[in-house]
Amino acid sequence: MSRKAAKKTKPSRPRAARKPAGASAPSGIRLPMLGDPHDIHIAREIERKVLEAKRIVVLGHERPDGDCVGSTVALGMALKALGRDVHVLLEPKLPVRFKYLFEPGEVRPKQKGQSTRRYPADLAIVLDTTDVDRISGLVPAQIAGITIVNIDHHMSNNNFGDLNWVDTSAAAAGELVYRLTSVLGWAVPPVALDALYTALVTDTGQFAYSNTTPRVLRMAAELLAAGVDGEELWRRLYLDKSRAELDLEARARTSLEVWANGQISCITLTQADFEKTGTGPQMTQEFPGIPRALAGSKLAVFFYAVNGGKDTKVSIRSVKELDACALAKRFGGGGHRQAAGCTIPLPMKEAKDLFRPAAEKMLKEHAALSTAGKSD
Ligand SMILES: [Mn+2]
Repeated sequence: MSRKAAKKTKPSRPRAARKPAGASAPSGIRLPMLGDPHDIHIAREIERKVLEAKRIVVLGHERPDGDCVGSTVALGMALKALGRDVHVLLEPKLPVRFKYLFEPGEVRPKQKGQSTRRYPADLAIVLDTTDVDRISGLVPAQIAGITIVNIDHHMSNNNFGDLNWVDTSAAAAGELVYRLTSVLGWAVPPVALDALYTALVTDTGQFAYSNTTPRVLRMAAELLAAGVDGEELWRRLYLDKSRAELDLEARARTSLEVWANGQISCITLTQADFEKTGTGPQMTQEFPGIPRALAGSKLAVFFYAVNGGKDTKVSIRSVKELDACALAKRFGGGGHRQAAGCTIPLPMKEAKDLFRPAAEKMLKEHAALSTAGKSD
């Protein structure tokens, strides 16, 4: 019996049954192909590396989000179902709301290694991560000499792998895992289906952002048809908040300030805000949406203290016409055109003083360009 079938669900909403055991491996289902016809070429190269490897480690980025956790867990479980020796390593400070993706005895997050000894694996598959320095779970020295497969959808990815599959048209790294497993006919275990849905729903802003393509919605539909409980996952991801989280959210909303005649909206959470509410930066995944909601805002910025207040993390969201990634890159960050981020190695006030002129300059340049365009 599948996990979902064993659980009590509303009888009024019968769910499509998973495929019978004869139609797929008992450890999971084979998802219908929804990718690009050319996916098969890179997928076969990845499969060859997977089959050659004795031990595989799957890695994601620091401060893991829903796509990072979802895509690494889904791939880890698919590889396990293939009979491969595989470990998923993520940093220990995982947001608690992703814990439902980990089942006892399945792949789990592991502590970031302090040693610089090479990790005992011969293949590292890195998902959703732009650069080797941003990998969490292991430090670069621990993967030196290990064959790296880099699977990502960020435009700022620097192709750090021995084999690279960087497709910026993909909404999420989870989309690429869906395409990889489906084109190769790999079985995807039930929790991995939840993980893929989590990746899609979080990186598309609950199927709202411009990366919500027809393909993403078809994939989500297939995952629902395969038994994923969309409402249950939504509740786990976006409700079920602690009082402390709501207190933190209240502080974030109160901190709203606007620059450049309201075209830039920003919120700030200091180290004191985290300490007074007993929370941490890992509880702020959805906060960039707060300044973004202000009418007239073209650039929404969320500043928050990390590393005990020594550094400042900046999350940037922009309207289509502005390139958030380019702005983040000026401070050593990266991401997507409309959603990017960087870490400024300065405390809050200094970091904001440094960032503000750069943001205002970008808006001015854009305004000048659009005026020039109109006069043509
Ligand atoms: Mn992603």
